[in-house]
Amino acid sequence: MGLLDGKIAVVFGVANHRSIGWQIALAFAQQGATLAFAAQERVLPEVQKLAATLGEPAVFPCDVQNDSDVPAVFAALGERYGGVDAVVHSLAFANREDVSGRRFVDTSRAGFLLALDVSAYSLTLIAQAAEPLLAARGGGSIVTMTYMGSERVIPNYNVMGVAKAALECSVRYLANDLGPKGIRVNAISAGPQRTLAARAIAGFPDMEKHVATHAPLRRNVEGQDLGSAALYLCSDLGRNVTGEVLHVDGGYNIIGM
Ligand code: 0WE
Repeated sequence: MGLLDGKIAVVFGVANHRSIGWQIALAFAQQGATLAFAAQERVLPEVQKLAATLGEPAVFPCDVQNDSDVPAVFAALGERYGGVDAVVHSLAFANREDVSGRRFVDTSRAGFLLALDVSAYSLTLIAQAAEPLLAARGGGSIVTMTYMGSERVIPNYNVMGVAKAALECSVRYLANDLGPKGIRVNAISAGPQRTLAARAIAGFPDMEKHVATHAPLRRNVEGQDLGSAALYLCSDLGRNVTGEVLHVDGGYNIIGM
């Protein structure tokens, strides 16, 4: 008896085994979900290799900056399963120079638009295409990943903080639009994770150390913590929760000093 027995879940944004999307996929699979993945062309071989360890999940190429890729993923899922129950959005991108050692004030228009397009607009694009498939199953759940840099200034997070603020606000508007169809939309605000994106950040180990010594729970966040939170939001346990930003960060966000 799993919490997601008979459910179809699609995960956007796995790059490798450290990816938050992958940690969530593992938790979902353990609870009986059938998984599918949508990933960037350049990481398809890696994602296919990982997916193969969960049986035979469908893996689709998907560039969220391409208008036809996301609808194509859901069209294929519709043909294969007739509907979808859970959608995980776990992707973001900003130019390296816009999240490292420069001031936010120096962000270019192109860098700003790129970060917001990939990291925030993609959720709305995915929700648009997912709506009929989720509705076909009588409702469902969409979950995205965010970070406290949307609420407070984190050194170097810069334009990503603005993108995450837009993403969190999108969660509320999408939740309001899709609620009448039984579709819930929520975000998980995760403490720092050692993912591919995070490894590119100078000073990341210091951030981890800081959280481990200052968060109320005195520990960092693990993949399984995020898997459990996503499981809650995508299963019947979270049935009356929507438009929410759930902090899974050891309580770090409540600290003033
Ligand atoms: O949202 C994120 C990752 C965002 C991200 C990171 C990079 C680094 C490499 C988006 N795009 C890029 N592009 C690159 O070229 N996090 C919450 C992890 C993260 O990223 C940071 C952090 C933390 C934490 C960036 C600066 C400061 C802290």
